[in-house]
This record gives sequence, C-alpha cells and structure tokens, in this order.
Amino acid sequence: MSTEASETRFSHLSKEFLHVVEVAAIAAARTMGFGQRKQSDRAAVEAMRESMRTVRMNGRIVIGEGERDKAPMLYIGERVGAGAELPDDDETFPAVDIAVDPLEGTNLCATGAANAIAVLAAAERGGLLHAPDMYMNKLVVGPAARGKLDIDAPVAENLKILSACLRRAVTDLVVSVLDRPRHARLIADLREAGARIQLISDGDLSAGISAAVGGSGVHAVMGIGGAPEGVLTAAAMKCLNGEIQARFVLKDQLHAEDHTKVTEDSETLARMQAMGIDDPARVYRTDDLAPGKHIIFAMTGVTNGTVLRGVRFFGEGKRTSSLLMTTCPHTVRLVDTVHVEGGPDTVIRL
Ligand code: VTB
Ligand code: MG
Ligand code: MG
Repeated sequence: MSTEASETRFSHLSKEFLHVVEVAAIAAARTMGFGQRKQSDRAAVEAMRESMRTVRMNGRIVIGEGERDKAPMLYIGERVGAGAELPDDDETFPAVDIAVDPLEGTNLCATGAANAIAVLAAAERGGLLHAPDMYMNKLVVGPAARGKLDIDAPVAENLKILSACLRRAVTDLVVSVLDRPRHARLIADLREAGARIQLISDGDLSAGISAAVGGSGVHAVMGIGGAPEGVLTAAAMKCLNGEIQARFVLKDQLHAEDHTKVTEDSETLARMQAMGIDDPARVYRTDDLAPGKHIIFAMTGVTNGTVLRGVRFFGEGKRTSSLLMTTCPHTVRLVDTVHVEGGPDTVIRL
C-alpha cells in the first residue's frame, strides 16, 4: 500500500474514534452527580470498549485502565478493534497504539463538577510512550511559550518568561494546579511571584488543553498528576502546538499524603524498566511522550467544561460537544453532535 493510502486510511479512523469518545461520555454522563465515581468510570469503560470493537484497526492499548489482572477491560496490552486478532504485518487494517481514559475526572462526574471528559489518543505503532500508572510532574503551556520554559527552573523565572511570551504581567497570568497538599510549596511560590491560581480538584488533562488554547483564561498547568494523563496531554499538545515537559515522580519525592497511593520505589522502578524507561529522572518533552507522526486525539465533554460542553439529554436525543484533532493532515475540529432519537418531529436546535 502507498504511504498516502495508508495515511488516508489512518486519518479516517478519527471519525470512528469520535464516536468512541461520544459513546463513553454519554454513558458516564448518565451517572452525573450520583456520587458513585466507580460506577461512572465503569459505565464509560464498558461503553468505550464495546464501541471500540468495530473500529477498523488493529489496535493495541498502551495506556489504559491498568494491568490485565486488575482491570479486565482496556488493560495495557489488550488488542482492540476489528483487526484485533491479526498479526502486525497484516495490511487489512492499520496498526495503531491507543491511550485511553474513558472517564478522566471520575470525581468530577460523580459530583457534577466541571471538566470531566472521555478521551483517547491514537498513533501509529510506537507513537505513544508506554508509561506506568504513577505520578508525573508536569509543566504545560500553549504555542506562544513552547520551548521557552524549563520545568527545572524556579517558578518565578518560568512565570517571568511566560509573561513575556504572552505579553502580559505576571499578575495577569492564571496557572492551573491540582489542589493537593503536595503542591503547598508550588502554590506558595506562585503566590509570591504574583500569579493568579486556579486550584482544581481533578483533571489536569483538561486544564492542559485549556492552557494550550487561547481565550480559555488558563495560561499554564504546573504540578504533579498522573503519568497516563501526561501522555494524553502530549498527544493533544502535538495537535494544538502547545508543550508539555514532564518527569516521573517516585515515592520518596512525594508528599506523605500520597505515599499510600503508590507502590514501593523498587517495584515502580521495575515496572518502569519493563516498559522501557531506563532513566527514571529524565525530563520528557512533548515528542518523547508522544513521538508519533500520525496522532489522533478525541475527547468529549461529560460535564460542562472550559473548552467543551457536557452531554445534554433532551428527551428526543442527546447532544455532545467534542474536540477531534489530527496531526496529518493538521486539523482541529470542534464537533457538536446531535444524536437524534425522536421521531420525524424532532427539532434540531441551534
Ligand atoms: C491525577 C490527575 C488526573 O486524578 O491523576 C489525579 O492527572 C489523581 O491524583 O487528572 P491524586 O492521586 O492526588 O488524587 C486526576 O485529577 C483525575 O483523574
Ligand atoms: Mg481512568
Ligand atoms: Mg484519569
């Protein structure tokens, strides 16, 4: 097959992935506010997995719901899609690696708070880093500051550069930070430098996307969140011309509050090594986390958010708001879908 033909075939997958995230978002949104984050998550995972079955690809999950024994669905290494059983060199379907987070922000959904999303990224084989589910320190900015900041520099210095890039005072910057005890120092540094802060209860991936698009009122994301979300953020940054810099965080670098949530460093290091990460201290940039040339990023709002609206149920159907992006060709689509379920009298509203 010509490169052109295979590229076209790959980019056509984006529409199928759009359907996958829409379906997952709708399933999760049904449970909004139930106060049952596990139930919300399960609904999204099941719906996403089911809709992924017919996607015309030979898919492999590289970032998923965890290891097989702990998560029987969308586990790391699971083969998905219509060509799941085929060998990699079979050309019937494109071979793709997939990173999923069927419900990013389970608590946000369970409480009806802003910015819960259903999300996935896909790339050609090897196009997304295999990252274990562990913590990751991140710095996310939009196109204007791409390549200008340094995750290792003092916060005040990064803010000064960011303010120059965005041509506004440091006091006019908004940095999104997960509201966690581990960020006490970061928050104090941001305050001392004079920046404004948006403390979020969850969802640093949504926040990263906000930081990369103009007009969102968020200019950067800083701090420690999940590594899987970091890889997904990187895929989005490739499409939005933004940047993520990141570093894996081990137990001894974490706040005591987080210690119970992570495995012993020896075990974590072994998991990292098994996934091909030899230098646990290195800084990963956008292209290290998402090295793929052909990236597809699809996300649907579950609850109302900064960039996307949540799922609306209107009796005769549903309406979803999604972000669908590809690198080849480079497209960013804001997709507003009406899923019509009523009869011929159903009115489609603007
Ligand atoms: C992080 C963050 C996510 O959960 O994984 C966080 O990246 C978990 O952090 O966006 P804690 O262990 O401190 O709760 C999210 O906020 C939501 O999945
Ligand atoms: Mg998840
Ligand atoms: Mg998540």
